[in-house]
Amino acid sequence: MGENTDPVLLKRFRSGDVRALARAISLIERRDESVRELEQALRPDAKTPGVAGFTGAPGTGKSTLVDAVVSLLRKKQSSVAVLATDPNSPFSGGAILGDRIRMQRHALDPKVFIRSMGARGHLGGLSLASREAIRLLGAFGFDEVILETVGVGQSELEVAAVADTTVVVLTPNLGDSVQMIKAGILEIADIFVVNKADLDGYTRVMAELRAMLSLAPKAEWKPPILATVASRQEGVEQLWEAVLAHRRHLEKSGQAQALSEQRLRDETGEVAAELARRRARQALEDDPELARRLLADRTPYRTAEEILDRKR
Ligand SMILES: Nc1nc2c(ncn2[C@@H]2O[C@H](COP(=O)(O)OP(=O)(O)O)[C@@H](O)[C@H]2O)c(=O)[nH]1
Ligand SMILES: [Mg+2]
Repeated sequence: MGENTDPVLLKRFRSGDVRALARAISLIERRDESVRELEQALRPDAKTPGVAGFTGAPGTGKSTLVDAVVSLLRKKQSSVAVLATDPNSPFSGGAILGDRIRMQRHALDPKVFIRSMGARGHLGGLSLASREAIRLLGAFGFDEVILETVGVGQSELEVAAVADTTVVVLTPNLGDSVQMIKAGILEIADIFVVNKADLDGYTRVMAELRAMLSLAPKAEWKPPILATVASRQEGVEQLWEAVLAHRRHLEKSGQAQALSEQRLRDETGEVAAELARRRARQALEDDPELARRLLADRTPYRTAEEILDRKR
């Protein structure tokens, strides 16, 4: 293990110590080199959890909805990990306060793991970090992983790049639908949820969505539009049924396999880029002559090749 790694981390991880899991995820957030060893040690027997991502504007009720889904999954005896991801925040090292309070009733349940994750300034960003985390969660034994975006901006796309099924959460509040088009969310949604269906106007939002989807090009999977009242746990079973239906669709159509292969390829490319970047930085630091030549000749391309060609 790398110098920052607790030498017994792997052992504790394997024995099911949840603190070891939390520590391992912190290492991922920091992109610590020791993650590689952890990954190699875990891979052979690691299972793949189902991954559902929840995205939507702040305040639409994602955390409340995720909390209700967690309760449902626990009734079904599934273990579940929730990763709240915020691409704009630095390392977070724990659940975000509000979400921790909201999901408190699961706090003592060992089959529920709730954790937030940031990855500001990291190459590959949050998608890379959360994929690695999902592998660890699978190896730890979790059946389901739920991603919730906390940030705004790129976070929707980050979630879609990682989740098997992307759930876009809207509310009857004015403005949601406009924002949705702007963010290009139509393309990434596998399921639409109009939450807060106890408020006026939800039928209008659903009709708007339906109209919009009817203009979309024909696809094998037609995203369903569901209504929920997350605060009263209404519509949550139907929502989870839709997630499972989408999962079956991915399996049957062969997309699940194709997607997982493509993502591993992409991920490898991203990790390779990061490792190469580190090597280049280190080489220029360690080799003043190389750095001098680079500055004199102004040949970053050739210098990079030279560095990568070097024996290590
Ligand atoms: N009226 C109503 N309020 C809800 C519903 N679901 C969540 N809320 C409230 O909406 C607010 C934001 O919820 P939260 O889950 O934190 O949203 P997030 O920012 O998307 O995670 C909270 O005050 C919730 O209690 C719902 O179905 N109906
Ligand atoms: Mg939230």
